[in-house]
Amino acid sequence: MKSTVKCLVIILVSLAVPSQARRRVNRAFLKMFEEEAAQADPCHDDETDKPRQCVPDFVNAAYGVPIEASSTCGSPPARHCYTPPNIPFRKSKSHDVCVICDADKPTKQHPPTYLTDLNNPNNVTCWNSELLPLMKEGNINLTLSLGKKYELTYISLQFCNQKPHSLAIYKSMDHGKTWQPFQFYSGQCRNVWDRDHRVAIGRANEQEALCLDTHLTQDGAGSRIAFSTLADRPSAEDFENSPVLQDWVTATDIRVVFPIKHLEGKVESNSIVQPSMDVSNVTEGETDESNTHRYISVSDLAIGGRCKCNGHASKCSFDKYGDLKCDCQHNTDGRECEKCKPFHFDRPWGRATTSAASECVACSCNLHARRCRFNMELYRLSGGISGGVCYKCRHNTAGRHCHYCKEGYYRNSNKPMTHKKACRSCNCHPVGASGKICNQTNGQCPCKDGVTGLECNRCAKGYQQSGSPIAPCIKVPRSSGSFSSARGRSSSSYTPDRSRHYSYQPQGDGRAKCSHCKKATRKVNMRKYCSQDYVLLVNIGRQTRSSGKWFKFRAKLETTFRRSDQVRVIQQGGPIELWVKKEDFDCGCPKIRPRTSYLILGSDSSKRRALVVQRKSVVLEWKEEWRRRMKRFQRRSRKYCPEV
Ligand SMILES: [Ca+2]
Repeated sequence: MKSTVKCLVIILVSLAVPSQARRRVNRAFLKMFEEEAAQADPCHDDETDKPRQCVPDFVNAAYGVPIEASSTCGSPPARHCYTPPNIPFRKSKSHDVCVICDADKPTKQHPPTYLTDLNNPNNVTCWNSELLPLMKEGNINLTLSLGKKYELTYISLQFCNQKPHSLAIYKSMDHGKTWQPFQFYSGQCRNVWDRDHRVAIGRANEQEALCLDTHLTQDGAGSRIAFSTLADRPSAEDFENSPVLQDWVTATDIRVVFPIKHLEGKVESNSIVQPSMDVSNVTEGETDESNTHRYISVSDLAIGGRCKCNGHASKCSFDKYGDLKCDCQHNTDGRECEKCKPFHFDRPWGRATTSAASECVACSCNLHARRCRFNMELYRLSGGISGGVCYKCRHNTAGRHCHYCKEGYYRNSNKPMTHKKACRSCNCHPVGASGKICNQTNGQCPCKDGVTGLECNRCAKGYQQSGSPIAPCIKVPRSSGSFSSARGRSSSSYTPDRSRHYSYQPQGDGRAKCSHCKKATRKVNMRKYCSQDYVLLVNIGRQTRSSGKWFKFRAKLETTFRRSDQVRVIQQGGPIELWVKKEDFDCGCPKIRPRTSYLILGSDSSKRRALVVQRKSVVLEWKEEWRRRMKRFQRRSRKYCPEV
């Protein structure tokens, strides 16, 4: 309330200063504010580096706002008389001042804009209603829309002639859809408004409108009626913690109602309102001299308050649609910062107080979700710390905070949880694994008996491939002199016929043994093309037999791009084989699958009928769209790398 008083003082002081000087003062004043704004954000405490409560400036929210008046004089022109204010009670008409109200003449009109223009005491401008016949029923209304919710401290009306005997102030919180009483004035509350005079306001009825007669009894108030929204309401002292009063002072629209029948009157009796003529005989546009005083005239309607932002904004401004809106801070959103902005639902929205800013907090979703919601139960369980639940976790994550990998994926220990590749696919072998879901932490797939490897893609030590999809690895018979167990190898790969997904991945202890593998070449260029003895397209058939250090596959020459001596021998006919060193095959360098065609860039070996894959050989699974490029290489090779 202290700030209200200060603001009123500022308004009064500014009114007393001539306009030229006032503009100077205003500029200096604004500059001061600008500097202050540049220094500190009112919504943030730089010392503690924490958000803090902030509110927009206290203003006259009615200033310059258009008002709708249900009655305005001047059409047709009429003579209006009033008693100058230094004579408190009208005694003789000889002292009266009379003017003509004419809506068509700018110097003689009294439009509703005069209610909210600059209230300059040296140039008072008044809105006047039409002259009101004595017996006329109904009300004169003044309606003003603030455009958004404000929290109001006072509403004041400055009259140019006598104050009316009765009036009411209503407010709307929904832009004029519904109205509720804010304050009544009358010398006869019961007769006029059907309300008790000066009801006691307790904590149980703090939103009840009062009916007062102070405007008639208090001479000191002059020609002004001022309604203080919080006066006589017990929770006003603790306004910050009183949602009831916060609601009570909130309004989007204000309406002032003057009942024509009760324009005049005395506290004790109604005697002043005595019909002195037969109103029915007065024709339209014609007024009797005794009626020239019967009109309402107001020079200023002021509404003191702040743009309502619930403590989360220090100013309001117009948005791109031309609507007034709070400039919300503290991760809040809405015209009144009445909600948390999207993705900031980790704790419930709250109005900021002097002790707590109640800022909205972003949900913690490890960068895997764009949306979240608030869950009160989880919030309570966390002890009032976190209640956000992430929606639609991406990148194969799951959980309230997208903090673990979803089924079928496991945690990639090389990447932080916030990384897009934090979760890897289990990739469980369709034959070797008994399910698709691996251990979410270490990625171990559930392997069938005798199968090993993270993805269950190898036979365990002492087991060999069976060819059966049900039991892909079976115990090696003791009598068998099989290559794997006999030579003490830890495992052998299997390539079940049914599986088209088979791909060998070195696992566990295999990784160290595969350090010799170079990164697989994916591109073939002219230099590589020339550097090898032959370039062939070879179709691989079934695995024949394995002996010593070799894996052997049947092979068929499909296309010869670059011919070598050995290739010339091969082309003379007869079956050929492709040989891959076991240690390379085990490591997947190269990956070889039966019934697949490969582009092989290699060098001649001493074996006549076998293409031997060496470490520097290039083996690429064939793609038909490469054929044109290979033909081009073949043409150019005659110039760049003559055949050997
Ligand atoms: Ca005025």
